Amino acid sequence: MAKALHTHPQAREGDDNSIGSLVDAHGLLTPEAERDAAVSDDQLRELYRMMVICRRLDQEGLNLQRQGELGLWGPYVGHEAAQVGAALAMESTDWIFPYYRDFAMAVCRGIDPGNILTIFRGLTHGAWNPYEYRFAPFIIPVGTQVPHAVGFAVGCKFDHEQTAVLVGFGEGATSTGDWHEAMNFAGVFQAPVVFLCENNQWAISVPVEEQIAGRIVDRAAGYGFPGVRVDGTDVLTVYAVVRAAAQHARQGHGPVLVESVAYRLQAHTTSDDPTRYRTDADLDPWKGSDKDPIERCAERLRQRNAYDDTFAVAVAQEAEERASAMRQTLVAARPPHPESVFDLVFANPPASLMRERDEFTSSLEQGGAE
Ligand SMILES: Cc1ncc(C[n+]2csc(CCOP(=O)(O)OP(=O)(O)O)c2C)c(N)n1
Ligand SMILES: [Mg+2]
Repeated sequence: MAKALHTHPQAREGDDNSIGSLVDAHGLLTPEAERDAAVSDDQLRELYRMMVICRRLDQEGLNLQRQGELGLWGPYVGHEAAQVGAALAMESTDWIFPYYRDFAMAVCRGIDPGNILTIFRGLTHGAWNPYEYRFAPFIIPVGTQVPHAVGFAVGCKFDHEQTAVLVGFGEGATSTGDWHEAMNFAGVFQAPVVFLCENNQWAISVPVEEQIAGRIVDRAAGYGFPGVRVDGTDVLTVYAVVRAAAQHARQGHGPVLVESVAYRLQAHTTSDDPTRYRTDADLDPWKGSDKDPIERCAERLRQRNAYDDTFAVAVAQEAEERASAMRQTLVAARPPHPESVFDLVFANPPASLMRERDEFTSSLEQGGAE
């Protein structure tokens, strides 16, 4: 016997537009939404501060790679508003599942940037304890972190935790099966997830129009939950929308897709030469101060009379100090002990693994490796 289609007690029609109505046709916070969000001058200054610091760290990451200190660097210049706005919008009890470019999110979570860089030096696969920071490992295979985040969020829901999960990914990831399966699962199980698509319009050399027919944001409706497309160069908008989406998720109303539109201003990574597939003319519209997340935030602060030279100079000075500290931590980092390969896999390692570990240890003692 066929059962009624909508037996799920929380099944929704996908027409909840309360989050979508926070922004106008340009993806910017409406004046009413801005008033309701009540972001204080101090909060906006904090968003500015973290964006300036993170941009300086990005530049230092590039410098370090060029100087042979890192194997690879994936610049995130242009993503500052998306990453800082979204990360700071989450409560400290929430979780974040990042993708490889989400360095600024990690910094916002308080992870030491010099330690994070040890990944890009090839010293470790995971430079922090995810439970300590509620920040999952960087994920290199495109899209695989999305089902991880959804599964984790469903677990939080089963445990009756008031936790939201933010997952970051590029627009290229929305072509993967993992992404669609995760979106579907999240919709069906009303997982408390905020999907943050950092649409920088390029998946290495593939432009977004060759990747996706239609709009990413519209895909949310097909999975039965709201989607909102925001101007990813305006940190206040990203912050307010992600904060509202996380609250929506925490309150049991299910997932939200936030598509943050900006531009990848640099190469995909230091192994990429973008001049092979895009021109200066492609880049030009995204280079002005009206598209620069930091300049735009400074302008918003000026309009509130909350920005002056003393503040700007102090932030720039702090960014220099943080970049220098990051470099020092990185170059002082040593490879982990080889035995650490046996750690962090099992809470209670099986006897067979312990035997392997002992064999390995004695092989080291016999001079197998340093
Ligand atoms: C499963 C998988 N396929 C291919 C790759 C190679 N690859 C690395 S990044 C990337 C493009 C991803 O683009 P997007 O999702 O838009 O993120 P962006 O790098 O632009 O931030 C590809 C194809 C990979 N890492 N994993
Ligand atoms: Mg991309």
